[in-house]
Amino acid sequence: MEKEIIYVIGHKSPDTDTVCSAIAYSSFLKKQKINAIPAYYGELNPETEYALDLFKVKDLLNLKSVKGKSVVLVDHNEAIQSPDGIEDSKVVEIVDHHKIGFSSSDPIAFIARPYGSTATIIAERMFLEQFKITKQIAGLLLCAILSDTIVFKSTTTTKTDMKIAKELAVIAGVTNLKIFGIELKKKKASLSGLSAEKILYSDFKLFEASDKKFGIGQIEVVDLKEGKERKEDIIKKLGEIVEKDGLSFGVLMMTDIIKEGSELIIVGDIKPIEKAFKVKIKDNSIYIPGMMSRKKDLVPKLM
Ligand SMILES: [Mn+2]
Repeated sequence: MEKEIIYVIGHKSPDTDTVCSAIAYSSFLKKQKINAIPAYYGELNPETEYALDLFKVKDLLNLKSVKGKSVVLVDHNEAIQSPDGIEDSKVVEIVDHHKIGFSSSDPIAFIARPYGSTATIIAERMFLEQFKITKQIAGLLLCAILSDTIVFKSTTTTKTDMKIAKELAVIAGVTNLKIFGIELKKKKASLSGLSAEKILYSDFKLFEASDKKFGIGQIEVVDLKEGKERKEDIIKKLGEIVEKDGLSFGVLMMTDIIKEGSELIIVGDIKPIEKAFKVKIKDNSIYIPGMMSRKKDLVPKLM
């Protein structure tokens, strides 16, 4: 009998953690004689492409739907963030570092840790089980950690992330984590040449709270000035998304990785954000110092 294929896949609008975690976890599962294939859904961002090039990943599978497939979900667990076809797939395992919003009628393996990246969970397990981590896998996992933790500046960063990253850096042959990390982050931290649509969808997630749906996109910049110049454009496009998806509001979080804070551009019902941060929003936007993480500094306050 042919062995069943298990697709290892992350969330929509894939980021470096989602893609690299899928690749690394597949290699880990393969060692356990599981026929695992890494895949991604949607379009790769320039930062992820840079990481894949650097560590020589070729021909990664781009799935259009997971309908009828058995899947391991990495880096997310809420169906609303999953690739299309998730309702008609069989989820066999989840590895994630986000809030839990998953329900299943079957027992499944669910590995959740409150770390700064999914890659940290996977690497920790590999070290624990003395799995031989190749230079390629170490490099990918390292990129994922540095990306998700914004080179350890994000409020989501834990001691484990830093410890694991240092161990991976040795295997990957990376000598200066900070320089390497900033170089990686810079690949995505520019709005120039990106349409408003690309800016919004480069990392857009949907959430649901008390029957209300809302969407939050996040993009990192090294200078917020760039974002201010594009504000009109972004508001218009975000308005279209809010309308199309029936959202109560939409947010673009522009995170300045140097200044360490985020400018929020909001379209739709602004009250939840005004209430959560005790602020008055003027002309659809507000700057919040220290806000680096969507899942830690923004989403919980809106739930
Ligand atoms: Mn992640």
